[in-house]
Amino acid sequence: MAEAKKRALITGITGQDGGHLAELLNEKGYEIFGIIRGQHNPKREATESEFPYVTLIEADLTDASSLVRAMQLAKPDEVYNLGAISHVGYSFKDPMLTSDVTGKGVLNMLEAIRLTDTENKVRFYQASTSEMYGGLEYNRPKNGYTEEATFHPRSPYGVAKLYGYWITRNYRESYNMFAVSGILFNHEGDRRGIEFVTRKITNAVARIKLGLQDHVELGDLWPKRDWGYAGDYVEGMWRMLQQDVPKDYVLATGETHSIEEFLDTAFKHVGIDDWKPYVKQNPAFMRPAEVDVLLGDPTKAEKELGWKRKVDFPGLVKLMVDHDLAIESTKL
Ligand code: G4F
Repeated sequence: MAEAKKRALITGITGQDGGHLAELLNEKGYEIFGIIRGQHNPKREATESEFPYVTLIEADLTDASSLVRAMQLAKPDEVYNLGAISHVGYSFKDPMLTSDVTGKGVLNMLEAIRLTDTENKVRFYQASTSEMYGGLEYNRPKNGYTEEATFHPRSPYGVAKLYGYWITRNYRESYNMFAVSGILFNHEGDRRGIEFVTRKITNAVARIKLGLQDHVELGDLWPKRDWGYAGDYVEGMWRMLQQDVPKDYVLATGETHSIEEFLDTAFKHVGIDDWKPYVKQNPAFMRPAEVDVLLGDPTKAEKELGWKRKVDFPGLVKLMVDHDLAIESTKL
């Protein structure tokens, strides 16, 4: 008799990582369920047409009873909690909602699993983040943040994610659940939302090159990020849930670059050597507290999971600019 397909439930199916993960799990032969929120979710149609193999279930991370229902319908072997208010800048404007969704939503999902999974078999992945470290000089290890580094979140988003990290760890320690955190550094790509700085830049570079726009307005340009490709990172998430022992892992490239370097690489890729005439600074895009420098040390994931990022920084920028050139050139 053929082995039953593994079943996965993904929250945040309409987001960047949800899309990459659905593709990966589909290739691996999983039966996939995705949680979608709201009566008229504007992303539903696009999600249904791009991922016809995903069964969508209406539920909300702020509503624990809806998550119990989702667990009963999906009967998953693995749950990937990728859903969140994920924009750091926005979290300052709506800190309560961020705390409810990004923080307490994790507890709601864990409780839904605990209440329905009577055999304690379900494996849970929590999308934790490098934003929990805060990037300040005093707690920044020279070779990058490891799983043991000190946390110092700098936004309502970072604080909510830290709660998610600790409650996941607490459920692992209290109930012996297979519940782990991937502490992921920034990961980008062609599915990235335009509200994040990398995609905002690559989209603007494409439009400037094609004569559709004459400048882009940005906030601070000096912060540094450890930027990888999202497609590489979902492979790491999956590997974390295939281990014998549940542990937390950092996924990162081990390199850090400023926004200025990102601008330089992106503009040069379309043949513009000096980006400065095309960039204006606008305080509206600056944050009340900034995360200065993020650099991750992925040694543990490389050794124990056999994971390593494939796409490097220039490769990532090129991939994103080329994708935006292809889309924007259809608007000429
Ligand atoms: O692209 P960002 O908005 O990403 P940020 O804040 O680093 O957060 C991302 O990575 C985290 C992992 O470290 C995730 F947890 C989180 O969900 C998200 O995916 O901003 C990057 C940097 C910041 O320093 C920001 O202040 O770019 C700076 N920036 C400058 N101008 C801007 C802009 N950011 C945005 N979004 N828009 C600007 O115009």
